Amino acid sequence: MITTPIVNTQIFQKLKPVLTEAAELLKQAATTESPITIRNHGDCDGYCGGLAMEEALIQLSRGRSVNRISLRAPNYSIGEAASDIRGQRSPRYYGKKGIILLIDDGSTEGDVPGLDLLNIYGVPSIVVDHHPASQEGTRTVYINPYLVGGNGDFTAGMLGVELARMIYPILNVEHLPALSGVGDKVKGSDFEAYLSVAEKHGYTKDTLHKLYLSLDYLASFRREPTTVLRELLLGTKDKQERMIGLIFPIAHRLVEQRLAAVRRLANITEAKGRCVARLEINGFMDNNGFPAAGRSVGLLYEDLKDKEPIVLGVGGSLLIIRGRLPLTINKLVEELRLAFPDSQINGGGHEVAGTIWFIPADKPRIVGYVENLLGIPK
Ligand SMILES: [Mn+2]
Repeated sequence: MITTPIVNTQIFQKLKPVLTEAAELLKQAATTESPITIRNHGDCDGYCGGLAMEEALIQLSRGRSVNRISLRAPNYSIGEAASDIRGQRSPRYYGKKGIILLIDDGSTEGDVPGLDLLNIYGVPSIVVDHHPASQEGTRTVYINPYLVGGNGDFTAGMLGVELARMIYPILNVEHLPALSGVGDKVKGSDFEAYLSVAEKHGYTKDTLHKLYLSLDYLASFRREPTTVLRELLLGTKDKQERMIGLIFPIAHRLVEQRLAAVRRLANITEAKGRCVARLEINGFMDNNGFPAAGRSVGLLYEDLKDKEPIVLGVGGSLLIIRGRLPLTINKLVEELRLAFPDSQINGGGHEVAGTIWFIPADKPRIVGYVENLLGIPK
């Protein structure tokens, strides 16, 4: 059994009691072949934590316990919870009590109903997340750096990989915490420490970036590419290099093309002394495709970054925001709900990135409200 973490951070030390509690619950479930459902956010960070946990639990249960599904949107709704409860009630697990493990999700307002439904069914939930911690909702074990004075720079991938190693001595995962950090674009000394471990194992920042973009591309397909993704993250170096050689150039070209397109299509103005860019996202993509809408808006934001811009990606029923608003996105959601109580306003985010959903018919007034707030001329 591995007893020392990959990097012995303060966050790890402070979270050790809850990590240990989670490890014990999961070990118990895996060794008794009880159902364990892993739900990871379907992005790079979520997959790093989710695949490491899946690997450890597969090893421990000899493949008999684990079912992993990614979440497209980081939102554990009643629908997901109901589906997981049904999955765990299959005859194969007759009479056995299951566990749900959420990775890179489980802290938002949208997760509360799903978590509460699990509670009604007596299904324990373990939440491994690094989004601002929530006081609402029922979680059996809650692992979140915000609860011990940390923040989102300590990723779900870092937490998930360390937890996985407490469950089973899985190999070749030392680069995954750094990869998750590259994916989530985090900063800080913990990330730097994980980066140097990755480097020691032969993964430069450039390789990690190529892995990230390749993973991102694979994850953009509707059918979950589990087998190939596992190989990309956990496989031999030779296989990893060959896959990067195939996938990275394709993904990279699409990103370059998208960047050129958003530069051309964006409407860039100045409002209240700030650079504001507006991009109609329905115009250049459908529901699927690569890069995804949020990332496309992010590309434009990165491109204009020196100007400290606000970038708005306007879709049929959503508004993607990048950049520092005069108020937090969560506050903006509150304001919009007051102003338009029946428009089904949802969403949120962190300091410089967020998404707001609404009913399509109300797009003009919601977008108008936000533009007015920012002082964008009509
Ligand atoms: Mn994350």
